[in-house]
Amino acid sequence: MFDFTEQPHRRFNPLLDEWVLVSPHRSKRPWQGQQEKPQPDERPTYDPTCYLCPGNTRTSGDVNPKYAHQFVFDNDFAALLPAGEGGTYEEGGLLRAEAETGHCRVICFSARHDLTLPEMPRSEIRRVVDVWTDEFRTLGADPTINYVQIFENKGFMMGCSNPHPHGQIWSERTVPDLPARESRAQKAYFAQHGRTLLSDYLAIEEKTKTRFVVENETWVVLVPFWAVWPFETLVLPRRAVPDLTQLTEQERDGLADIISQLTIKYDNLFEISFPYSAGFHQRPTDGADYPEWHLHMHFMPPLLRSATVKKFMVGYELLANAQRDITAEQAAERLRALPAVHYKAATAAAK
Ligand code: H2U
Ligand code: ZN
Repeated sequence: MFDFTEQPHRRFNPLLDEWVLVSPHRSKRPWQGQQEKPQPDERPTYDPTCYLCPGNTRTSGDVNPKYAHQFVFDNDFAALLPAGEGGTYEEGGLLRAEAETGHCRVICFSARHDLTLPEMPRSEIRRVVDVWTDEFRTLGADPTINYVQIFENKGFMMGCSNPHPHGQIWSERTVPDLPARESRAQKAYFAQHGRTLLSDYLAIEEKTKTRFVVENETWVVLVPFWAVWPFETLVLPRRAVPDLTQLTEQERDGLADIISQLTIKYDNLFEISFPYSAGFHQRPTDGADYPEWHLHMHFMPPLLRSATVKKFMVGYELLANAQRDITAEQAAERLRALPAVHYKAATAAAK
């Protein structure tokens, strides 16, 4: 067996049927780039110019209700539209297009302009879990909707346009590429083994826990063996369920708790509001049974070595294969070692 910590190697991602190149020897190379911390983000609890704050008017002219907890609305600049003629286009077998329909919704996580998930009380995150679940149920029940994608882009680095804590929910007629690939892989695995791919994966990880970050009674967060982004994580329920509506009350509480634990660690890594893209992968909503589907969340943060230095997916990554330097085990170890209390709360307590 080769040494994971020294030798360049490839790791296989069984969910997406693809590889990542790992170059652990490179994390030892000297770094002379920038190291500075950005300005601390001081945000008011309410911003009269924010499109998402309670009682404010959005660009569409619609007025937000004076909501006290969460608020969901149809995106005023939706990428998908519900109505449409339908139809397909084909030319020479090589040019193909088809009409796509769906809905784009925006979910404000909190009435407070200044509170991101790691700063919110667990009871409020639990309410967000309930809203996600209700949205999945309602949107998925629409016969024209076959897939619901719940996600969050956090931070300006991820292209997020507004600091008010919010996520998005896109639902559509087609199952998009990445969940479709995960669906195929999980189906093939289940047909062969009679257990979900991610249950068996979790059982392997549980033997050593070297890639575990945090865990509770119902959920585990780990840096997947095949992680691409430096501090990428996978959030897994211990019990295999295909979607959020199948979670018990205890598992919903567990999800809120594990999201809180993980995002606090993330903020503590560089003592900033940590940017990422995150979201759920769940079964398609075409009405078929999906016993092979194991609901999970991916967190994909871009930062590499400081609050300002991000991992670029460029040259080799764009043309050949995903690549990383720091190993999944090293990333997990760093995240595990971070305090469980948010750095802002710790600073406030110390004063
Ligand atoms: P992001 O910043 O994560 O892209 O999400 C903000 C979304 O909110 C964005 O998709 C929508 C934008 O279209 N939005 C509205 O629907 N109405 C507004 O008045 C402002 C922003
Ligand atoms: Zn706001």
